[in-house]
Amino acid sequence: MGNVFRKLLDQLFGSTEMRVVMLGLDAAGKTTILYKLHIGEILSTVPTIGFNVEKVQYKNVQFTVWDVGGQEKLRPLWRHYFGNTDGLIYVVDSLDKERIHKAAAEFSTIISDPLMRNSAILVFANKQDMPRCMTVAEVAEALGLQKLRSRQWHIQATCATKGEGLYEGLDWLAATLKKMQSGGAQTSVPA
Ligand SMILES: Nc1nc2c(ncn2[C@@H]2O[C@H](COP(=O)(O)OP(=O)(O)OP(=O)(O)O)[C@@H](O)[C@H]2O)c(=O)[nH]1
Ligand SMILES: [Mg+2]
Repeated sequence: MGNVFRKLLDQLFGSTEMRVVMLGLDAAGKTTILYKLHIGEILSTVPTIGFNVEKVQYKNVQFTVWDVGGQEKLRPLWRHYFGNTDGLIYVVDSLDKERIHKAAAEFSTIISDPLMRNSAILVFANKQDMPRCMTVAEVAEALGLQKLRSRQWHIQATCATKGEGLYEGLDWLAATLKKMQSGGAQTSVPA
């Protein structure tokens, strides 16, 4: 009964639930983003062993965000979070030029997984406050975003510690999800 009522409310008021998994190499800034979105203040973070999960309500969309630890030994566990995912947030440390190829390789593995083929892809080019960091265009190039076919993707400059760019990214994710649900956007890679 509760579910039926909930669905009716959703139809009336356009509310949507979205499951998002947030991945990226260790120290990219995922947990900082999650806490900034959730409580709007900055806590000091420690490397995540396992995952954090929070619900973030924004503009009629309830995002359930899974923030999964990015250390090398934890990365094989990422795929356990892929199922039923509407959106991927991939966080890149724009200052970490040494590991950008590693970040790109992991990104490619994630988005090629059959369980992720329908998810919208939001890339956060994070730590844009740092001098001499890679630009958004450089991060996009390294990840090969322009070459992606039949995928919904967007790259957003962010500074997680100041909260800059985060809601712009969620705006895109919310709008894209709504389009995808109403069949207005192509969502899958042709087999
Ligand atoms: N200068 C700067 N530092 C940031 C930014 N975002 C995060 N950091 C710092 O980067 C470090 C790592 O951030 P975390 O949020 O713990 O990184 P993570 O991606 O959750 O790392 P794992 O849990 O190991 O996967 C912390 O010291 C943050 O304060 C940013 O936009 N600018
Ligand atoms: Mg973390």
